[in-house]
Amino acid sequence: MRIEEANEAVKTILPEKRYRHTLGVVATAEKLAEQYHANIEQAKLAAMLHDIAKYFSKEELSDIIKRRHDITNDILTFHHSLWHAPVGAAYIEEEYHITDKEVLDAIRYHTTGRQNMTLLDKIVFLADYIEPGREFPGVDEVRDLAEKNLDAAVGKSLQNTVTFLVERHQQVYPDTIYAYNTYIKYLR
Ligand code: DGI
Ligand code: FE
Ligand code: FE
Ligand code: FE
Repeated sequence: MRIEEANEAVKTILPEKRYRHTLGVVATAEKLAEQYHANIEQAKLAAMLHDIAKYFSKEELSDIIKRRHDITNDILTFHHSLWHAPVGAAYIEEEYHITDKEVLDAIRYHTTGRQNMTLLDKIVFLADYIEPGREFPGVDEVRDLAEKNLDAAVGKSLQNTVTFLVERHQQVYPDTIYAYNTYIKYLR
């Protein structure tokens, strides 16, 4: 699938505000891909499609999780805001026949991160966190770090997310803990 087709698809599927967020993620992912010598086409395509399943109903999301053998059912015992990431990867594989495993994985792990993220994983994960439309405490620090050290920026965003979840008595998904343990090292 070409980026123009992906753009048309998400423009149709996503509400206006989420579509604007998506375009921010695409622009940020393109910049990061240039800076860190990743494949720009892969970065833009993964960014464009990363939230495609964000507004699927809980029923639709859980149905897809249950019938896909490549998505662990244990995610259903965690907050439903995590579900759109692996479902988005499954959806674009089924509907658009996207087979690029690196693109699929970058979407699959864009919310939680994982241990030993690929360069593309990190770019989509960070672009989602720091795109220009994001405004929350700590985002500017991660924006600055992203210009100097990609791993440190990933580590800081994970530290912020884990802290945020713990303070609110929320569960932390295991992949998020694995990612935190891998990337927090780069902050020293
Ligand atoms: O889809 P976006 O809003 O653009 O961003 P996202 O895919 O990073 O989703 C962010 C949401 O996911 C936010 O509400 C925090 C939540 N989240 C991220 N990691 C975890 C998590 N929630 C739980 N319960 N556990 C996690 O490990
Ligand atoms: Fe998302
Ligand atoms: Fe995110
Ligand atoms: Fe997003």
